[in-house]
Amino acid sequence: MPVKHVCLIGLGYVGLPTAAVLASRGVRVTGVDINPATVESINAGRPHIIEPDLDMVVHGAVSAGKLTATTTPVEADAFIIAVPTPFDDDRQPDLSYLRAAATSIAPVLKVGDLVVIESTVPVGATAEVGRWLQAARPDLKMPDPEHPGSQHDVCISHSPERVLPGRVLLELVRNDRVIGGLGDDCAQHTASLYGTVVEGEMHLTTAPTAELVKLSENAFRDVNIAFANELANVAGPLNIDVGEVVRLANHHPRVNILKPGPGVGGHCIAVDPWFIVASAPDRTPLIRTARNVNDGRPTVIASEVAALGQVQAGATVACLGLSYKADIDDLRESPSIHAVIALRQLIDNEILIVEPHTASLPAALANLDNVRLVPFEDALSAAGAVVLLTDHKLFTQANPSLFEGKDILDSRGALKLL
Ligand code: SAJ
Repeated sequence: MPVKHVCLIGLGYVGLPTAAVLASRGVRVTGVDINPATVESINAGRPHIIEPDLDMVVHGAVSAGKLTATTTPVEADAFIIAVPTPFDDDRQPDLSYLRAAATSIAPVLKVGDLVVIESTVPVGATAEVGRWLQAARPDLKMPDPEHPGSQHDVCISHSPERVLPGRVLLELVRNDRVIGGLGDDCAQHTASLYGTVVEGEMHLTTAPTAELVKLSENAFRDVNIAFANELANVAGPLNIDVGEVVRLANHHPRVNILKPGPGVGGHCIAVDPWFIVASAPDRTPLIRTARNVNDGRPTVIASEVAALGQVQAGATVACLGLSYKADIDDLRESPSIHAVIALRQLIDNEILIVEPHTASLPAALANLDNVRLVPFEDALSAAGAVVLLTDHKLFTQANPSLFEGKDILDSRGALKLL
């Protein structure tokens, strides 16, 4: 049966674009979020997050009456869960939001419904959702992962998102999808729902395989970035430009080193590899080490800034960029923030921060002594030393003469200098 009405839980960076694109293809979508301000803003046709073209698609879907938002789940044909899955203090997956989302849809589930988990989850979590739903609704038969062909009233699957922040709307449609069902029929049911929006190929498999595929993609990228960052750690003390090393090495036909930087941020690549480590702690030294190399970069950057001549002479330091990557407003797990904190621990100089996507400093920096958020031009005219942390266009396309006479640490190799 074609899905006519989707109830989507979690209207964040993945959930809202997914809801809006489904709605723009004619599917009725009820978006659910626990935050009333988010719900109100979406119902007014205004997305609460910055993503290219999202405002236009949300506005169109809301005006057409295809997308509405609310704080509690409603009856629907399919439920998509796109809530955060962070890790706890011991780097173990925290499934509390996933559990709360699953529990919230249990009362409105009925025979024939589909439940899809888009959130990135540790291996086994899709089956766990099935057990939670079974406990909440003993009157409905959930799929039994131990007996994949057995009869069930509700389908459950994992269809992990793979979209890149900054290109979400494009990638949502164009990227291939890996869909893992708790049973083949669950995967097929899910593929027919996503077929309304996805132009890429859909690869059907089991839920645990899809779970590990998604985690592997982000761990792969993390390990590769860690390699580049380790080279930067080596090149720094040798006074070798790591950017040139990477560029020249990449002329080899089978070498493709990624870009070194101040570390790895965001809610995905900095988190997901730990889910693999948590499921096999004794068998994952490479993935664990890569995480530690990337997590160590902000401290390395801070020590290199502290060693600059003008910094040692007491000059003001301008720190350019706080978000975890260029031209987005997302500050989550940002290594740029960690670099500023590490720098504050090493020096007493005035630190001026420039971040065009925020009006105030994040909590982690707001109470630090002598650290202020200022406009780009003000920071550059006051600073004797400049550190590029996030390669926003505002900085990388700036007139090179602005940086003249200053000590520069370009952690991303992205500035145009004279
Ligand atoms: N970074 C580097 N050097 C590089 C590439 C990235 O230092 O050469 C840094 C970035 O500055 C940033 C971090 O790594 O701090 C991650 O950025 P990213 O652009 O690599 O990825 P995310 O976290 O924005 O999105 C990733 C994507 N995963 C992969 O590319 C394998 C995306 O497709 C996923 O959907 C997303 O994670 C997710 O939600 O899981």
